[in-house]
Parts: sequence; C-alpha cells; structure tokens
Amino acid sequence: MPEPLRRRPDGEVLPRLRAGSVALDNDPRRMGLLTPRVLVGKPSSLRETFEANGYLWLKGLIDRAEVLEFRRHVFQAFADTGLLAPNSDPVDGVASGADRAEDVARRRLMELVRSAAFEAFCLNPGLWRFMDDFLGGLSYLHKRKLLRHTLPGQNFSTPAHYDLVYLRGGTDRLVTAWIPIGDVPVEMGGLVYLEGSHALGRRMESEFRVASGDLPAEERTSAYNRHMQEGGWISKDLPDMAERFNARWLIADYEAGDVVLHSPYMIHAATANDDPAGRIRLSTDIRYQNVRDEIDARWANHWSLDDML
Ligand SMILES: O=C(O)CCC(=O)C(=O)O
Repeated sequence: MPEPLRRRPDGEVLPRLRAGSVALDNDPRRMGLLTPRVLVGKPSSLRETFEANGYLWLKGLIDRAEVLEFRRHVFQAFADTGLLAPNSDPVDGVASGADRAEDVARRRLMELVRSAAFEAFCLNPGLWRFMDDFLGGLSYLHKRKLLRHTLPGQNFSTPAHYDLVYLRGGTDRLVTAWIPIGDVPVEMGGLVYLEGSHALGRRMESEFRVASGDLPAEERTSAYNRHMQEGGWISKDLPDMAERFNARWLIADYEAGDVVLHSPYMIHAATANDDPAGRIRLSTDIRYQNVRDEIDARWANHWSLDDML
C-alpha cells in the first residue's frame, strides 16, 4: 500500500473522506491535490491552464472580508429556521443539529437566491472583470444561480456529473464558477474533480448525442431523459469511478475569497461535510459565457427547487 495522501507534501495525513455513504480511499493513486493559481497579469493568460486541466482554482480572487460578510448575511436570514446553534455567531455557521423547520428553510433559501444581496455578491467587480477578459468579450451571467448549504453529518453529497447535461440548450462554451462562502477545508466537503475528465465528459456527451437521435428535441436537451441516469448523475460511487477510469479525485482546502472555475465537460462531485466543529458548508455555483454565444433559455429564471434542471 503506498503512503497515504498528505494535506501538503510535509503536512498531516488527510482525514478519511466520504461521498454520500461511500468512503473514499486515501490512496495517492486515486486521490490527489488540486493545483492552486494566483492571478498575475491578465486573466486570459490562465486560459491555457483551464483548457489543459478542465479547471482553474484561483486563490483570493474576491475580498475575503466581503465573502465572510455575505456568509453572515445568509445565516442571519436563516435565524427563524432553527438551523444554527443557539447563541452562536452566524458567520461561523455552526449547525444546531436539531430538527429545523424545513418549509421555512426552503422559503428562506428561495428568497435569498432572488435577493439583491446575492445578486450583488455574484456581480462582484473582480469576478465580472476577470470573466470579461477570460471569455474574450462581454461575459453573461446566467440568472439561475445555486446557493447550497451542506449540513455536517448529512448523507447526501453531490454525485459525479458534468454540467453540460443541465445546459444542453445553448453553447458549450460555458464556465462554471464554484465559490466557497467561508473556508471549506476538505473535511467540510468541498468540490472534487476527476483529474483529466473533461476529455471523458466530452466523449460521454457525444455518445449521448448519437444515442438520443431518436428522442424528441425537448427530451434530448433534458437531463432527465431516458438515456440518462436519475438526475443526470454519472455515479454516486466515487471510488468505483476512480478505479474504472484509472484516475484520481482532486481535493482541496478552499478558503473564503477563492473561486474555482470548471469546464462544462469536467466531471466533478462533492464530498460529505464531516467538519469536527459542526460548521455548515456554504457555496454558490454560477455559470458564465460570452454574451454573443447561444444562451440556454431554461436558465433565464431564478433557481427554484422544482425547476427540473
Ligand atoms: O456544491 C456542490 O455540491 C456541487 C456544485 C456543482 O456541481 C457545480 O459547481 O457544478
């Protein structure tokens, strides 16, 4: 058995992670570290790295204090749901562990994604200026923006998928920005990428296109058509995928202020939140493209929990 993976080459051995209820192997043949980049010069200079790797993890693109302020704002909005531990500071996002008013929590979430504060957070000038240059023209931010909170100990984590499955109605020249709202060390269950899988996603999509020639147009663009698995996922079994494709899952300790971009073909998932301090993982994932490219009309509405996308 090779040496287990460490947080840094000289650092501590990483804790055992899980995705849903499946434990991941801490084996350097199946797990590795995401490579961070710092923006120096023009964003377009990082395009090559993005194309080569299928992702770009940018350190400190957004002001950390602004990100934490927004984390506080979100958790304050959940105050009447019983989500947070009594007398805790909302910016810490420590879960109460008690039953919460699910219907109130859902309503708060749907209000938040429609709020001016969330819009302003996503329209951070550092981010849109970056995107304008990165996309080589005016950037368009899709209106449908997801805001996710993952409770410690929760059994569900986002299964493996690539984003184009949900965005087949427009261009494939898309860039997703996943933004941790607060620090997300690996034990809090951040995004994980299957190394080099943007080539695999592209192949799967072209196979799907051939196989779905018999479907009516509307079904062909849907992630829920009869050629896809439930929800458009590729798999919930991350270790099995790493074996099957002889690849590593790349993990990272994300910090408030970071932004990670990925290609619509890059296969990714999330691990579960097993934070020993019981904090809630908060993040947003939003999609950009050049305004001149075809836009998937289904994404021109705010996210709702039953929008089937
Ligand atoms: O945050 C998550 O759990 C999943 C995010 C995701 O799938 C994405 O950013 O495309």
